[in-house]
Amino acid sequence: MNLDALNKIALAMMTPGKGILAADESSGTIKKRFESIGVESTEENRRDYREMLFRTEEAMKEYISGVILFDETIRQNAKDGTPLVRLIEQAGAVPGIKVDKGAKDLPFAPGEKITEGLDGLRDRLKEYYGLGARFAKWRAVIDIGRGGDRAIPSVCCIKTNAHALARYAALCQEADIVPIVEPEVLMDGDHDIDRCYEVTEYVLRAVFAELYDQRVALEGTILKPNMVVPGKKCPKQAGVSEVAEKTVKCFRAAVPAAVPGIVFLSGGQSDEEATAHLNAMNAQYADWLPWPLSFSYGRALQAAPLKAWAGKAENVPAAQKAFAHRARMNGLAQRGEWSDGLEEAA
Ligand code: 5MM
Repeated sequence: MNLDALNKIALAMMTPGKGILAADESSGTIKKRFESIGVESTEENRRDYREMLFRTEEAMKEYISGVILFDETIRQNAKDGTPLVRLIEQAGAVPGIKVDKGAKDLPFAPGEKITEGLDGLRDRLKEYYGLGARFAKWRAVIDIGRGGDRAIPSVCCIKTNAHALARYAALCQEADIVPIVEPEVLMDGDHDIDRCYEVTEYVLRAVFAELYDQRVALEGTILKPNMVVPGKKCPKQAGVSEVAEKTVKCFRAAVPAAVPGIVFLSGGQSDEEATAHLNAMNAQYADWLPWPLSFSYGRALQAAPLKAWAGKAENVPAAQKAFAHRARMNGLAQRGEWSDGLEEAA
């Protein structure tokens, strides 16, 4: 492991004013996304859609520091034969790869999941490095019980997922690939923001304990967590300032300062909510943060361009404009310089 090289990549991923495009939808997820716009999920359509994103010059050069790819995409060529990975590199962004094999039912824990994909990972990482990946991603999913059910998440679910995340992270570092460690506490359900805080803090502490036990060097990692927000069905929703305050407080308590950066997932927040929350944290707490905060959004960056594209070549310019806009808004939020007036003006 070359820790200096890993740290350099992690710092490049945390370039001020930039963040990460999560374009690593698995076959099932991209099919659902395409269904929402009435487009068939063929290999060619998936290639065209992602090529369109990676060729959005303004977004990619100014506001995107890295792109998370799915196995199919890292092997694909653009229409003119250029590997998609090259397009990302040419824009100055770092190519990355999702290496988990999805969340499966956790035995003896009804309703809970464990992320699989460790078998054969050492060899897959070697191959991905050869294909150009310099970081990887593994997502663990933690649900919160409905109707005040405190049995979910169980300690079993949190510990097994934290252990798997650390095993993945150690294998990545051995292969000179920066692991993005993604423990996602879901915002489905009716829990309030304080329950999300409690679960998120517990999960983060469990993850960092495992990373330490398995000798993962934090300087060569990136954390990709949820923000502290109430469940979508909670009758008491939270304002932007409350989300920013509770998220920053929770992470300060549980995330070591050695971590080079935190990139949030959007998790089902609307585009503008995800931007507003990130902006508030950076605008109001800049002096209080030991690490830079940025974005690694999937839906919150892609919902608008996907809709504008609708699978038609003639819509590419409009879709690229929509993507560039969201990327710029989030780039500004990374600097704490976004305002909702900018959305209205656009
Ligand atoms: C892009 O979505 C990713 C892949 O999900 P599946 O494995 O379920 O297809 C997902 O891991 C994503 O990278 C993060 O959750 C962030 O995406 P959002 O949409 O939450 O910002």
